[in-house]
Amino acid sequence: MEKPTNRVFSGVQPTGNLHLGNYLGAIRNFVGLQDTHECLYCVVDMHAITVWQDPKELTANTREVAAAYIASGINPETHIIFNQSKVTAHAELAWILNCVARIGWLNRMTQFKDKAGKDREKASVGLYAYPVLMAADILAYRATHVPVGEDQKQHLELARDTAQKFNNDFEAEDFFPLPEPLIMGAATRVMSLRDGTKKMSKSDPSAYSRITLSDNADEIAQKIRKARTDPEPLPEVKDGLAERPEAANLVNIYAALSDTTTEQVLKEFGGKMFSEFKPALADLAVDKLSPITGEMKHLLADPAYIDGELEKGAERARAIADPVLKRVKEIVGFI
Ligand code: AQP
Repeated sequence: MEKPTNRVFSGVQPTGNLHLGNYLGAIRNFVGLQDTHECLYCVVDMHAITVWQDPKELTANTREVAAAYIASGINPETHIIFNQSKVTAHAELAWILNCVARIGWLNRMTQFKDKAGKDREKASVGLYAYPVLMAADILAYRATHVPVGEDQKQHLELARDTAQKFNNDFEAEDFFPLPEPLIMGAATRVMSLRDGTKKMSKSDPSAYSRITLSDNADEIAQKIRKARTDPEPLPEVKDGLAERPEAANLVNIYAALSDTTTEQVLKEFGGKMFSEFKPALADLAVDKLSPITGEMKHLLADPAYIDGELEKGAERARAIADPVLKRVKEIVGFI
């Protein structure tokens, strides 16, 4: 069986409010990998339903993520874009891997603790088992590299442990490659605009905490204007950002959007007040995001086109995942 050496898999959940963190921490990096890797980018709708999703909104949000992929520059002809629920290998492999991964491993997952909150007994079983489904997503394609934001690093380690334990338990040598995380760029962890110690997230109740890919130019500028900061001017060097999470976040966003470094941004803006820095950041954000949000709107006006691309992508994804699953079943002893 063919053994890929440069296959990328990653995904984004269609849970609405797609934001700048998802773009800078994930989608933008997906685009860059197309030149050097064989890429599969998934809209992970099965992950989304681990917390309640209104069915109509789930459909709309699935199209929104697919539109964001295409509008950002992922080519659905040369690479694969699809939604997870269309490829049954993910669910089937996840069950087998549920029997390989250990409860102790899942108990250590910090994202479950954060998302389940105090009332853990009422969280869905799916939310708890989510990292195993994520392992199946990656391993069904024997993917070698996984571009993610920093928050997903722990889940990826679990995927590696699960692959290793499968290979050992079934004496399958290196059947599953151990997938490498690719954590790239100046904004691997974009923080909330309201609280620089919390990550920017889709589920934050405050719309002012995030810039979304459906915000227009005025909304982007207004959110940056209202972003929480401190009264000090920007420092000249990076160390000066250490105790200033909100300032550090805005500088990192500027660096990521302008493809430069934090040091470079501080060279330009060190000593300047936020009253000068924020308008520059707003202009940059509008400049970089408008072409994408405009193209997303255009694509979303034609849902049949998006659905067609997802279906074609799913067919190509199945052609890779089904033989892997068949081999896994043989290895396990299913007849
Ligand atoms: N704030 C962030 N900074 C950098 N990268 C981020 N990612 C998410 N938030 C940030 C990266 O985006 C990819 C897709 O994420 P996801 O939608 O699958 O799940 P998530 O990490 O749970 O996203 P959210 O937005 O934070 O949603 P909620 O509010 O539901 O928890 C991943 O690669 C992720 O690292």
